[in-house]
Amino acid sequence: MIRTLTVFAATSFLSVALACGGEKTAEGKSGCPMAAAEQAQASQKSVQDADGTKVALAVTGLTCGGCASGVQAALLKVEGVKAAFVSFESGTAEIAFDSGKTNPDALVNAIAAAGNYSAKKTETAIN
Ligand SMILES: [Cu+2]
Repeated sequence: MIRTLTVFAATSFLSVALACGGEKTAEGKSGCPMAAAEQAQASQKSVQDADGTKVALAVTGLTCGGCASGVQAALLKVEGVKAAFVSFESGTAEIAFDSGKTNPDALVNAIAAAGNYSAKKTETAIN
């Protein structure tokens, strides 16, 4: 039983990883675990509630919730980022940041560096 589950899990992981935009530069890492929806919603609220400058970016190359989680984690590592939320469903990243420490161009670059993704700034307001 356990063995069957392990094989199933490995097969599922492989099929997801093959389609994952983060796979190219995330070799050897955990790949694309699906993000928990509740966790994602908490992050979106954290951006809305955060102080600082806010920007919405359109992100291309996200192929699953794991991509969104990976991009979100990469954004949170950028110095000056206070909160970040990346949605696979809408292909967007919402970020609250300290404008004295970083800027939208640096955030776009951080997304591109996280894998096979690209991003551009949008005029969407975040409240
Ligand atoms: Cu993915």
